[in-house]
Amino acid sequence: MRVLLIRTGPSGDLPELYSLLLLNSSSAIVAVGTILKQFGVDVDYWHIPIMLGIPRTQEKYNERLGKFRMLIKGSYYDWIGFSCISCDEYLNILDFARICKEEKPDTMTVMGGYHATMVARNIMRDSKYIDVVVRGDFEPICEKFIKGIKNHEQLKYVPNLILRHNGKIIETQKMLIKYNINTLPSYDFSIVEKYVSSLGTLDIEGSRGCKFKCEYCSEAVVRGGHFWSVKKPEKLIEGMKTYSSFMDEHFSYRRFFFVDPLFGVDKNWLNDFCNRLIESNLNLVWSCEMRLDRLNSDEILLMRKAGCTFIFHGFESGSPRMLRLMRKTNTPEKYLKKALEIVNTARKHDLYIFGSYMLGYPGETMNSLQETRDFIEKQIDAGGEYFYPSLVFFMPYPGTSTYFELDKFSKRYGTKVLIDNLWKYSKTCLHRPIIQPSKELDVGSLVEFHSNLHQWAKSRTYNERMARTIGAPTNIDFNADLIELRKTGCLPPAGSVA
Ligand code: B12
Ligand code: SF4
Repeated sequence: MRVLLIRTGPSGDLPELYSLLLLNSSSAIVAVGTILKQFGVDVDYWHIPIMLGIPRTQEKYNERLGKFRMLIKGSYYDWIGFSCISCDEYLNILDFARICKEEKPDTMTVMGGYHATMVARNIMRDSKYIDVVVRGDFEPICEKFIKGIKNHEQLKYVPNLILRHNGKIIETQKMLIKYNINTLPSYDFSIVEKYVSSLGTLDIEGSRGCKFKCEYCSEAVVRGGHFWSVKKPEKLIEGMKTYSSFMDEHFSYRRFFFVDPLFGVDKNWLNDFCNRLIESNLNLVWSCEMRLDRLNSDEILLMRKAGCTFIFHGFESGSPRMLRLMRKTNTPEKYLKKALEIVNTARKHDLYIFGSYMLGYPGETMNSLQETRDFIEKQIDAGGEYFYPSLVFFMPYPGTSTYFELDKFSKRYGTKVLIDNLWKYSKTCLHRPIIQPSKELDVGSLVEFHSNLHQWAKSRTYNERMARTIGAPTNIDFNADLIELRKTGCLPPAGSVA
């Protein structure tokens, strides 16, 4: 059996996003490809932004689709799988899936990933170019899925699918399959090998799932907040040793990014992992996403000694009221105090912190935005050139609790959904506000606030050493690119919504 896996990249035409994508190895693709190979499937992978470039105009985008059509025409695969991690990728994927179907009508098209899982029914209803959506993790159903591809009648018995069958849309049994990630095969990075000169970092997993159920997070829905499985430190380090050899063949450094939704949540595990990694003398660097408010100074130091160079934390807001509303913490004052201390500690230990902030959550007002700005200023004072705030507009991901509670917010705060399910119509839905947070805060003011704060923070903190540490290209002028993109019409003008 021959399978083609495809990453189209987000369609948002945002250089920042593309640059991230160009530099990661896409753990979902590697995980899916690895398990398929284990069952004897011949796997090919097309990383579209690297293969066909990054289109900055509609014309270039169409050119890229034309090239893709020629490639598909000359290929043969039993099925083609698309990974759809976020809302912004969806419409792009449909363009590519349409071409696959036009050129190879009998080849099955399959979609999986976070966003695909959250909106699986909509996808099957709205798009005739996708034949199957896989909901949730692929490894536990892989063997049955392969059998089902060989004999379509069997697909009905594979759990967690939505598929077309004799002209009807069928949902197979939906279940949360619990398993131990230590039983999964180690990532087979040969799948991404042909793109490796463009990759700066290898994405790996220390754990999968999350026990928390944050209101706004897709993870809490995709794996139900009931699944969390962590790799044994010794097994993880053994894997990192093998991956290091792979890196040595291609790079002059060894750099990993842990894609765990919440890395090191178990403190004993974190200590054990770091100590073993130090002892192993592997001489590598790594980074991860975690909750810094749960760490103390000794743990930060230990992580740094073990090679950690930057940590990503979703601080989300500097307003105690908003933090409560988001259910990020019950003790916001304590949380914010800790958020300042830890940034300062990280600076002392030569560790970079990326702090993400969600602007425009339901109930947000100009006052709470100002609290966030004041807090970020304090964090920049504390973290200096080691702290970078990343500012995103709040997006009610379809399927999350917040998404279903928008009516409640509307009554309470005057929250208004400006465009429902924008991901169905827009290629840039994650990078502009799609709700008016409250009756006191209009979208124009929110966008202006975001833009000013972003410019200001970037001029204060972003620096070349930081860019090199996170593996971002230093030669991209994000602002100039954004202005160019707006001129071409790829991006909405600043301040607009539709
Ligand atoms: C690591 C990560 C990243 C990395 C790497 C992403 C990448 N391109 O690989 C970086 C930092 C680059 C990133 C960026 C972004 N991310 Co991100 N990211 C994650 C994170 C933490 C883990 C994803 C992961 O790799 N998991 C490990 C793999 C093995 O698991 P998996 O992806 O679920 O794959 C399994 C199944 O889904 C399935 N599967 C997946 N694909 C396919 C394909 C086929 C054919 C099949 C059969 C099965 C299948 O099988 C896999 C193995 O079991 C998640 C989750 C989280 N809780 O925070 C967010 C998450 C996916 N990201 C999210 C977002 C919003 C973004 C950004 C848009 C952020 C931003 N505002 O700029 C960007 C854009 C990324 C993009 N579109 O490419 C959201 C998506 C929400 C949504 N519903 O749209 C998530 C869910 C976080 C959240 N807050 O809820 N991200
Ligand atoms: S936001 Fe983080 S802690 Fe909360 S459910 Fe999602 S992954 Fe878990």
